[in-house]
Amino acid sequence: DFLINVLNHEAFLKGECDTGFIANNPKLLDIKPKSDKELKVLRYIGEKVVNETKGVHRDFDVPIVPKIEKPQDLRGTKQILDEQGPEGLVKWIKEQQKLLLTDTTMRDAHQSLMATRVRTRDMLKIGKATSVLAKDLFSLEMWGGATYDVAYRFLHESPWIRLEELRKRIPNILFQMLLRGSNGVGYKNYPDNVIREFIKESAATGIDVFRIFDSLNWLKGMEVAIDEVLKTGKIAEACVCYTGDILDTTKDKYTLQYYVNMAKELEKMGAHILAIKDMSALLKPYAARKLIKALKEEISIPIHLHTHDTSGNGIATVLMAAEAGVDIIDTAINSMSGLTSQPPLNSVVAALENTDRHTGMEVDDLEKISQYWSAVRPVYGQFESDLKSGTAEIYKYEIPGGQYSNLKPQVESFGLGHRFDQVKEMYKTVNDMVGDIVKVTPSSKMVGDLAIFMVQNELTPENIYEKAKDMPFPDSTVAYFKGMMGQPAGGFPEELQKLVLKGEEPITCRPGELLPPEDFDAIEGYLKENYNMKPNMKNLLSFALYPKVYEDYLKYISEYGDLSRMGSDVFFHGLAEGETSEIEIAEGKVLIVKLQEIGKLDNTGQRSVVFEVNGNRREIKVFDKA
Ligand code: 3PY
Ligand code: ZN
Repeated sequence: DFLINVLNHEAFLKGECDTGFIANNPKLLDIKPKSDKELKVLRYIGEKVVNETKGVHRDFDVPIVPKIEKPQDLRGTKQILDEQGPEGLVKWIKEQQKLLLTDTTMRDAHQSLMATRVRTRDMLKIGKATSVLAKDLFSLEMWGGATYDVAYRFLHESPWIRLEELRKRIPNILFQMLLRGSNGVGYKNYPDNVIREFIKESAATGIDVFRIFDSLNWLKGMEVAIDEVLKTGKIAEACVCYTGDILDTTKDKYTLQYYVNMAKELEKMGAHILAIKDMSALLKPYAARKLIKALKEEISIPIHLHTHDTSGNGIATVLMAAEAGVDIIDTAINSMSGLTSQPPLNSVVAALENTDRHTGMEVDDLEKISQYWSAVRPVYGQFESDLKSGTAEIYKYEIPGGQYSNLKPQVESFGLGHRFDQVKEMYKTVNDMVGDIVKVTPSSKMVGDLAIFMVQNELTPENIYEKAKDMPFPDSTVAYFKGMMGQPAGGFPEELQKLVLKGEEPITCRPGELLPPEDFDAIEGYLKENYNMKPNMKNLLSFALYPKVYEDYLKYISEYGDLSRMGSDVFFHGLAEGETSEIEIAEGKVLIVKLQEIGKLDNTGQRSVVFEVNGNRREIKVFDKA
């Protein structure tokens, strides 16, 4: 700091003193950040501005957290489950005349709208307000699906901490997660002991409702997960994934009877709640009415409808289902709803006011939450798709919400951006080729991967048998035909299966029966040795589920520190030259950081980035990767 004073001295600036000493000792100007934590933050911002944002200015409104008074006795569905167990909760659901609502804002909404990028910090800020203003929700879907790996992979934060911290702030509303059956929160089959340990740990950390599905509607693929959830005393919500159109009587695969039969099987397996998982928004309003009506006559457990608004028909589907007696509906806070996300929560609440299914929630309260998210959303603008309006083409392509907004960037990454329409057509063609299957993670990814592969290699359903004889197919296609995603209704098309497997034998049992149990002791030893940590079960599970992603995360935080307290504006956009921001680096410890200047490229390929941190000049060097 002494040096700064010298450099800023009037005599020095006017060149009236002898600066030879400084000129001859350039090291004096190499001002190192004070602490390791500070250095890591500056390195992160330096990297961001040199190699990504180039110091371009972006202005964001500060999201306003509504001021609320916490009532003395804040009770909700969580207390019903904790005090009366799953049976008590199910009984309570059945006694309700009101339509119960789940808010998916913290899971499916951002998974479908903005590639799952919403950070824990932005959720925690609105946590307490949500617990009060939305206290009458049935549940908050806030975990599972893609949130687990994206947290580590792109946000460099722990999904477990998200769960723990949200639980602290929201003690009264049930927490719900999406579990991909034997694929857990991943894209492949895991050994049974991984699925069981994962469920135990999630339940102990705060998950109350496990929504379990199998990507081919294969009951066996859900057995282990349902069994383990039942043991934990939490809620097993088992899914039928909806595809096709039950109103179309020319189709005979996914009929009303197909869904009714599956629902009855799930009830027999012990599911507390049946979920209809309409991941691709294919359940048209009148089909919803027909389906719910039939199910209500055939099963006695409550029914929870999950749909998306991709076509713009979402609210109509929700209201028809409500008329037919559905118990619970998934929606998202208005400013995070619509299009590939869920239908709008606030609007559904308003629509049902003064009817016999009114929700008991207050639109004015929900609007406050909506305003918060509407200010958060622009920070994530770069992850949004360019879909501007509802589209009826979804009925033809049957692409799930999350995949629909992700497919274009994926196709572009293969250099096929100009052939996107062709890929969508091929998605439909591939679905027919592989036997008209249920498409949801990971089976939907398989169809997408194969569609891209076909377009890339100029393959057609006719020429593929000749042209692809010696071609290795994408991993997901091989896994599917080997039976590693389970068994599709109606079986595999044999000729195509032979072409893909090239002599390998497919399996017909549950993949988990063949996979050796995960060796958690070995993982413990490995993490201890390589990362100097005392791993707990959460760490072991993260490694078991995603070894590479988890290791990359550990390396990343050792280089850049824990960035979870950094505001999302800085996390995603860095700083502009001349901009100042308060950056929290530990509980209560705030740095005031100003980006002074991004220097010129030097002859080592680096740029110096100059900051002012709490009034002191700091300088770091960053390699320019351009
Ligand atoms: C997921 O598996 O993440 C999904 O959201 C499927 O719809
Ligand atoms: Zn969904």
